[in-house]
Amino acid sequence: MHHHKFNDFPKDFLWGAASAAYQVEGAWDEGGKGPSVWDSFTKLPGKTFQGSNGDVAVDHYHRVEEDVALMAEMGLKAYRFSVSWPRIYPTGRGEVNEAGLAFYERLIDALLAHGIEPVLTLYHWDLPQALQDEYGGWEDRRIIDDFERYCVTLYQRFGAKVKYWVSLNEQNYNLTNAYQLGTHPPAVQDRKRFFAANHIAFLANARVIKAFREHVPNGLIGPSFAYSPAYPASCAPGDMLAFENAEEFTNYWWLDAYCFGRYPQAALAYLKESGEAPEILPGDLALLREGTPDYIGVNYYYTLTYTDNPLGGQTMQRINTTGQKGTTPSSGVPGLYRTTPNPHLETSNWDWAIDPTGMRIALRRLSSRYALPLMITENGLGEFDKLEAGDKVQDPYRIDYLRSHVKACQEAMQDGVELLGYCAWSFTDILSWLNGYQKRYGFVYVDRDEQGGSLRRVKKESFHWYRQVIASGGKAL
Ligand code: BGP
Repeated sequence: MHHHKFNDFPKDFLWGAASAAYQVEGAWDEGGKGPSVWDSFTKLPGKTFQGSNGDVAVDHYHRVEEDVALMAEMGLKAYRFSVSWPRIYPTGRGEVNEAGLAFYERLIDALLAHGIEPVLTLYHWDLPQALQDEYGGWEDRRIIDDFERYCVTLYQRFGAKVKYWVSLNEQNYNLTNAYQLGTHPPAVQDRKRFFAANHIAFLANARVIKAFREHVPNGLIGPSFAYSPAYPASCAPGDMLAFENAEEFTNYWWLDAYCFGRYPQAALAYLKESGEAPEILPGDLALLREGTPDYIGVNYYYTLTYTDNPLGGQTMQRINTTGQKGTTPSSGVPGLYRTTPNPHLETSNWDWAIDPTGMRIALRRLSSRYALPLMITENGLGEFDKLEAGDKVQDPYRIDYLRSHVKACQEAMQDGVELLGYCAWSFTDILSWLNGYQKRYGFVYVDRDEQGGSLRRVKKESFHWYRQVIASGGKAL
């Protein structure tokens, strides 16, 4: 299907940009905030690129007004941000910290004053350290009540002002790193514990969606899923089976649990056999079905291509966190699948395949399977950018990336997908969790590196491009 004529974007399409608390705020110990697991983890030697951390990040905490003024200048219709749980409950529960709520209220009010729709993420990985210490965080069902109490606090405070909510951000990516690869806190490598913690996160997700219905009846809520659609390396049946395995184990395992309240059959059968299946207690699946989302948030960066992987073959490998092109190893699960480079696609310096058609495929697969509205909650290109004389940052590669992906959104809508909006990752440059400050995503350059910097904001070429896209309602791509 090649279209020659596109429908216009809907008038109320949410042209947005996104961020996450730990990656932008800084002020890690100010305003009564307690430490999160990332505050501790980044200070252990060798965990992040050159030991970078979010103590200062890009100082958004102290520059909210300046940053929102830049969003307004750009004409942004939506801004997705996350609330830091330990800013609201410094030890995870107990006394609410009013200074934390007041900070987000200032941000939300500033956005609304400029006609920018806030999209509030409840959890973008910064678990209160106290809950990790007390009961092992996501590995204990006690987290379900604590997470619900925190979320209800936000529903009560902001439910009248915020319409769009994201429950968990990239549970799949975060917990895979945390419990399989050992690259996010608590840095465990144990598949049984991984599936167990992941199951508890599903229950927490469902519980807070259920509570949302009571407290914010007119709002919309859903998780943001890191969706890397699977491709088969070839039409060889072994590659096709690897592709089916990958889609089921790395994608539908989450999306079916969120949207259907059950696990996909072949993956569950495999895990029961291997002794790695999560413990499903009476009432668990009923809760999942009571807490299904209103829409699916889609974080799309790349597709992954899969090939057959024999028993004794390739295991899970860590990602490229240096920006040295071509250093990403094949990664997989013996007997099921492993990744292989796609010879038809260019990659970024971090080896992420650039594939706008993959985004159209992603949106169509999810829309057909789950029959829910979708929102692109993240999409963007992390690259080295250079601040040049006269305060210029020329990032035509980013404009190309974003343009082709916005077009893919348009094509997907033509294909029948209901798409609420598109949030580019990210508004300003930010801290990349494992890649430091050198992997930049923003429309706004921030003058800082691993060592520090002035934190001055400079509009990139892509800033002006996106401003025009928004002003033209998507016509001036
Ligand atoms: C997603 C996260 C974001 C962001 C983005 C880019 O997984 O939700 O927080 O970091 O990916 O990833 P990276 O910073 O590793 O390039």
